[in-house]
Amino acid sequence: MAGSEEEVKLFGSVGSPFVIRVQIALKLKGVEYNYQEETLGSLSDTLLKFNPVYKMVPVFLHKGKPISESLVILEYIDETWKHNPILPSDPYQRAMARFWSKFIDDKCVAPAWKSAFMIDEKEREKAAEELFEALQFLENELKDKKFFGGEEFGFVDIAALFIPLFKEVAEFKLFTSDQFPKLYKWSQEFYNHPVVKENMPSKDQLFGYFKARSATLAASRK
Ligand SMILES: N[C@@H](CCC(=O)N[C@@H](CS)C(=O)NCC(=O)O)C(=O)O
Repeated sequence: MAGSEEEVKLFGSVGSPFVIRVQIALKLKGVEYNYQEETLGSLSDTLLKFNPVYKMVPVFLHKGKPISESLVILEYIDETWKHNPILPSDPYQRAMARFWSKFIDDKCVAPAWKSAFMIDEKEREKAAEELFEALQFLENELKDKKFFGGEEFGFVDIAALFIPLFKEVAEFKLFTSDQFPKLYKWSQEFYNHPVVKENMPSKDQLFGYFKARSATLAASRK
């Protein structure tokens, strides 16, 4: 209900991994929300009003107040709807979950995009090398755990959804079960999680998103 005190609304774009993060968190919590589709490259005035700083989706609106940045939104959701926690309760473990999620955004996301979509082969190889180095840290961090936090699916798993998504959609050859056996197994656990299954866009939608993004990236480099 527009304008309602309790209104929960998500501005997103189908296929965006950052938006899927928020959708998975909302599903885990069982929070109903309105969804507003945005067109990348031509965002609505409302979206720009809510996120004038970054001008990006996702934007999450709760009780009329906008929040942007997917990891910030995840924390807000976890603090607002406390059941089915996404972050661990122990302060040290919480700090570690934030650390690895930030690491994923800082060290994995850009090299993953570049190694999948850069046209220049040298640049692509350099990005792949950077990504390889970063994935090795995540491989080590997984140890023999089912999910990053242990038995329960949580914050870092949601943040790390780029990995299985790229592996699947961008036919990310770099990432084989031989190179990263733990991440490979984790990717399967990730996809098998019922909430993930329910919230993943179709392959066609994902391909559409990646195609549009790679065109935008290519145009921005001209
Ligand atoms: N750091 C942001 C990244 C969000 C982001 O990169 N969003 C892209 C789509 S995936 C976007 O909205 N781009 C604006 C546009 O293409 O018009 C987050 O975690 O939410």
